This record gives sequence, structure tokens and C-alpha cells, in this order.
Amino acid sequence: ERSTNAGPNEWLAKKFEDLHDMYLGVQGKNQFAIRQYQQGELFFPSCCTPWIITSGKDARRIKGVGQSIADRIDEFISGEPGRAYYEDTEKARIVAVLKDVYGVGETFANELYKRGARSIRDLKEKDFGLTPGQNIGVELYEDLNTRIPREECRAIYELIASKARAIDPKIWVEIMGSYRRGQEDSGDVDILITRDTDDGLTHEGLLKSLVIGLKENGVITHDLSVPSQWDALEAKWMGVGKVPGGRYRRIDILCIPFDQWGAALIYFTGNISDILCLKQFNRSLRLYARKKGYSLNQRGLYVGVIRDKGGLKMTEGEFAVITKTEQEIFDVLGLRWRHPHLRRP
Ligand code: DCP
Ligand code: MG
Ligand code: MN
Repeated sequence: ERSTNAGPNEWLAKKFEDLHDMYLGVQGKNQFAIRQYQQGELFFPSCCTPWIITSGKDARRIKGVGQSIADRIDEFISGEPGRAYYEDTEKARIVAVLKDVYGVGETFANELYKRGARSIRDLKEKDFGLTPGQNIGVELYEDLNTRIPREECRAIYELIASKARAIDPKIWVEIMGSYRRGQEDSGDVDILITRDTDDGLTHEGLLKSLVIGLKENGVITHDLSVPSQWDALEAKWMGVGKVPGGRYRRIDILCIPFDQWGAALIYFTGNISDILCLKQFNRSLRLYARKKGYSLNQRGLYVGVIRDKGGLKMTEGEFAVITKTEQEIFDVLGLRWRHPHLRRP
């Protein structure tokens, strides 16, 4: 809701409003600039400034108006496009696009900009020495940056799960991450796999057959990162796949030992996070375990862990419970199990 309360400096408010909108529209938002220009927008209508502002210096008489707002005002008054902020947003806009390429972070995106990259097309047409994974990210940029609807996550999971069960009927396979938390859409599809060991066998070797099998029927289309040991009990594959006729989607498949199932369920379900409380549910659970003399990580709940004064582990300890379910871990800790959809901090 914006003020309709006109004052002598309404035009300045309007300018800051435009600037504010422009910065809001940039992905990888410059929160500092957004806050500043929003302030600018709020300062100049109506009551705050009964006199007509004629310069940045003049505006600084207002409490809360800093040099950067004053500089923008001088730019507005001079009629110049304001070289500094114009270039900043131009660059910010491009970096925000480049950093969303799979495998390209904020830092490398800035580096690519410095080297002259201005668009995804540039990355396709010129040689920036990207890794094979980054090149897949470029090739599939649109698809990989589109959220996956819940039903499609489910469909991909079903295709993977049925193939896994066809290879070995005793496989346990679960869909994790944001899907398990009940989100309407996800950034990727996270699959967790193990196998019941009651007959003395394990899932060792399954991952390789699974990926090969899914490639044969076109469900898996690209590898991004393959395990160093395909046939280990603990192995992670990362890549791309799709449902027939669908978009290309990021898929993670993680295999873990059977006795780590419960702990892994907790870990790879994660929690609803926002900027302020990232990963808090898992973290507070770990801290709670520690207070009670345990140690909790993605592999299990341990007892007998000895730590040094700085809290560093001196010994690994041993499993407090062989976990088939999350419930068992919550039970040992004396906590009520919390439904994945409710895993807020
Ligand atoms: N995880 C974690 N710490 C990390 C990475 C992952 O605890 N550094 C756990 C919690 C996540 C889960 O693994 O929920 C899956 O990781 P994702 O990166 O796939 O995140 P989400 O599935 O939660 O979200 P998105 O919808 O973006 O995939
Ligand atoms: Mg995920
Ligand atoms: Mn993931």
C-alpha cells in the first residue's frame, strides 16, 4: 500500500518507488538497496518534508536520510540516469541470471560477468571454460529453474521406485526434502534408498543398475555428479531426469545403510526455513540431543561420544538405537514425533 498523501517532494517519492521496484524485480536481491530505496519512498511524500528539497545535501537534514539517498537525489535533480545505480542494477540483473545456472554460484557468476558474459546465450555460444555439469545447467537453464509441481515429483518418484523394486523387491525407497514436508512444489526430487538386511543381503550395487535402467527408459537423462564408489552402502548420485514429455528436472538419489534409515529420514526431510531460521528444526534437534548426552547426525543417534572443551568429538561413540523409524529417535530423546509438514523451527 502506497501513500496517496501528496507533498512538495512527491516526485522524489515516485523516483524512489521506481528504484525500489526495480531492485525488487532483480533476483538475488540486494536487500540493502531495497531497504534504502523503500525508505526514500517513505521519506518524501507528505508530512516529513514540508519544504521543497533542492539537493541531496538539503535532504540530509531529514533524520534517517543517508549519503546514498542524497546521491540518488542529486542524480534525479541533475536529470542524469545516475550512472552508479544504473550500472549496479544492470550488473545485478545479469549476475542474478547467471548465478542460477546449475553449479554456478554468486561468486562465479560475478567472475563470468567480469569476463564478459551477459546472458545465458553468451554462455552457450562463447567458451567460458565451464565444467560439464555447468554446461548441462546452461543447456537446461529454463527447465532446471522452474519449480516442480507436487504431482510431477510424485510421478518421478514412482518411476524411480518401481524400477528399484523391480531390481530388488526388498528395497526401501522414499521421497524426501520439500516434497515430504508437504510443499506444493519443489526445487528438485530427493530420493532416499536402503534395503532390509534381514536376509543378510544389502543394496550394494543397486544404484548403478538403477541409474542404467532409468537411462534406458529415458527417465534419467544426464549425470551431474556420480558416486566415487557406485557399489558402496553409502552412495550419492546427482543428475537430471524427466517424466515422458515433461520438463528436465533435478534429481538426487542417496543410498544409505539400513541401520541409518531413521536418522536419514529426519536429516533429509529438513525443515521449513526462511531467511531468519535456516535449518533450525534439525539444528535444535541436534542441540537437544547433545544436551541429553547424545549426538545426532544424518547417520544416527550416538551415545558415549566424548567431546573436548571446544565441543569437538574425540570419539565417535556408538549407535544409541538402530533406527528404522524417526519415531525411535524421538522416543530415545523423550520428544514427541513431529509430522514432516510441521517441521518448523
Ligand atoms: N539438507 C541439509 N543440509 C544441506 C543440504 C540438505 O540438511 N546442506 C537436507 C535437508 C533438506 C534435504 O537435505 O530438506 C534436501 O535438500 P534440498 O537441497 O533438496 O532441499 P529441499 O528439498 O528442502 O528444498 P528444494 O525444494 O529446494 O529442493
Ligand atoms: Mg529438494
Ligand atoms: Mn536435493
